[in-house]
Amino acid sequence: MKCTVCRETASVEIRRHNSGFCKTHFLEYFENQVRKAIHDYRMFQPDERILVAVSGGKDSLALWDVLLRLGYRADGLYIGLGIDEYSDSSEEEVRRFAGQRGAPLQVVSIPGEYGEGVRGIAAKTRRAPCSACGLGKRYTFNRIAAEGGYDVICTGHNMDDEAAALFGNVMHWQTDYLARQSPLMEAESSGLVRKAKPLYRLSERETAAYCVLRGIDYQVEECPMALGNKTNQYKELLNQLELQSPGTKHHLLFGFLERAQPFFRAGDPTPLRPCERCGEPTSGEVCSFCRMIERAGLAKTQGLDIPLAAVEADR
Ligand code: Q46
Ligand code: ZN
Ligand code: ZN
Repeated sequence: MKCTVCRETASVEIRRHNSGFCKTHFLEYFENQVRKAIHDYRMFQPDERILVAVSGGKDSLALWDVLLRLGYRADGLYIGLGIDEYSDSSEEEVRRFAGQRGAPLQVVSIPGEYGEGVRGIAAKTRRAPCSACGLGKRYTFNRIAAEGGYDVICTGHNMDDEAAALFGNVMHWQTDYLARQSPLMEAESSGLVRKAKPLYRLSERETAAYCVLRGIDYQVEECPMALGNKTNQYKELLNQLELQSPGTKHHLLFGFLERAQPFFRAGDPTPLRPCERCGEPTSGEVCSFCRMIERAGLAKTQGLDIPLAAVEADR
């Protein structure tokens, strides 16, 4: 196949757009898709401070790389989840990437802060590992971004992630999730920091190709706890459909965002207030993260003291 722009041999074929690109024009295409995402959703301005949530995988490192190349003030945040060797090697990739570019990186360790990794917390609270992990990550992203005075948190969610999440939300008619599913979530005065997904126009295959063509080393192994999780099952189903009809994922996601999402937006969201334990925004008295940590019989090893009486009462 020839490059759609210059007619040289194409390195990457993009079937849903019926096009292909050589290295130079693929990188240009990738940057343009990110620029368009930022522009269309007014995700952030050039002078704003961005905190990029980096896991060491292809998506988040591609995102951090492209934001730096586009000239944004983007710092990294790596959250150590304490998932055996997977976490160790992921952290290494992130540190190497940041070191090579001289980009500021913050590292927060869940086992370091709470004395237990997400696997242990999940077991102690009888939650699915990805649910405990997801809650821990969302909580930590917001806390670190708010403490550091960042304007926006960026995550590496790509089109495949968003289409699979949408598929799952529709399968179970999770209307509250559908109301919030968007490449941009605005900040709230209660302390919720704005969140953006600048890669939502690009597929997983394209972020991998970007890393290969840019010479970015990334964690190739998947998290050992991802095996058999629902999102991966939905991704497989959508991949089968995509193979037969290129563009399926694109149509599903963009059709929803452009034509259906506004119907799910409810009235005013539940008002948030500071958590009595940690001060992070919550709809109840104590936020779900503090409740999970308390249920696990743990406490933050630095900073705020969590009264043990409350731990007992909440069980
Ligand atoms: S890191 Fe955490 Fe993922 Fe591993 S435990 Fe699940 S949510 S799969 S993106
Ligand atoms: Zn070309
Ligand atoms: Zn809390």
